[in-house]
Amino acid sequence: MRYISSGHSHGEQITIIIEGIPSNLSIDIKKINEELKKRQKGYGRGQRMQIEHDQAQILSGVLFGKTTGAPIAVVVKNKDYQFHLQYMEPFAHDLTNYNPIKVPRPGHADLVGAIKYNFRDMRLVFERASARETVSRVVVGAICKQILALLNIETLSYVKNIGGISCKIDFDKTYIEKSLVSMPSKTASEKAMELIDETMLKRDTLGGICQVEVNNVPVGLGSFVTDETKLDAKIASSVMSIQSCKGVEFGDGFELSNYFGSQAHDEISYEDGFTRQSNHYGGFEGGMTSGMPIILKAVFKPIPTLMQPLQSVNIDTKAKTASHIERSDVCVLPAAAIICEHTVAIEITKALITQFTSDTIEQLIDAVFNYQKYTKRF
Ligand code: EPS
Repeated sequence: MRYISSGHSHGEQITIIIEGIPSNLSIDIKKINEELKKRQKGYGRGQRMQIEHDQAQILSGVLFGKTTGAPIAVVVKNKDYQFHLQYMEPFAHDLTNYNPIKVPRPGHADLVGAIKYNFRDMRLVFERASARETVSRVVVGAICKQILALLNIETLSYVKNIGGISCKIDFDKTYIEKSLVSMPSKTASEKAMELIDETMLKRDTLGGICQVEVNNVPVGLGSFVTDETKLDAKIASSVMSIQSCKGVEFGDGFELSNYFGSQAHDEISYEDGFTRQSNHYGGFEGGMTSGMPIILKAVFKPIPTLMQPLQSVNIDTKAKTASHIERSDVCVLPAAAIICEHTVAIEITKALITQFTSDTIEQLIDAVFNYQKYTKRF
């Protein structure tokens, strides 16, 4: 299974083509749109999210509500396009009022992208480097989640930390949906929103950490040698490719460096199949799923578009100058959590489809359930 997306941040639409989804899967378009809506929510997003109301439109690969096994084409229109038509239309020629962007933002793909592709306007980089692309990850992930649900595999995501504020007290997963910052703690949510307000006044931005959990994953997805077969490596690579992500860890991750071996490893026991007495490894042993919940954390840097510009250099005059100011989000962590969850769902689905017979959804379900019976008997 693979997908490709095309589209500019302020262009007409994001186009996605997904190949390799089994046939006969009933697609619930409402659920895809609910996930897209979750990606847009969150205290700390900028004005752009009040313009965009993302809706997926499936053009092909689905007939009578079910996948045919052929590539699925999906589009999500950018409502903001109407305000950028003059220069975002592919053959725009009336550029009288258009100002090319000459000053790169520190921390953004702007400068390196312009050097690499020989652009004299940073827009040619950021129109594609923009996190608008993550719409495609959520559309594909939302279809994958519909496959995972049929296999009783559940995914969950939340925000663990915003600008150093973490969920230390009143931890309650039922609060995630209520929290405007998707945190499982009322106290932390309120503090984080205060910090977002203060940060907005300072014209600055905030980063943080989000967590993804996946329950009821079969034992032995992936394999144990290379980057192409180890599933934890593939998930880490995919999550790292999300815009602004600067690090990924599984289970206790970097904390493991502080443990003795006797504290780090998850002891094995047997009750209706093999299990572990703890989950320091976050659901992976040797690159394969252990059958314990997958626990992944990802850290996101404060986004580089600041309303208070940092020092930069004009690429034409080479003069020292303040960086380009764009409309900006203060904090994208609630969106990042949803994007991470969908990215993980995509990688797990890819692993399942690769490992089991999957021309049809019925075959995949049978194969996975039979394999799970085998792993319990082992
Ligand atoms: C983004 C900057 C902002 C975000 C955008 C990603 O857009 P703009 O510069 O147009 O205000 O709102 O995110 C989305 C459009 C989205 O759908 O998530 C960036 O620089 O990456």
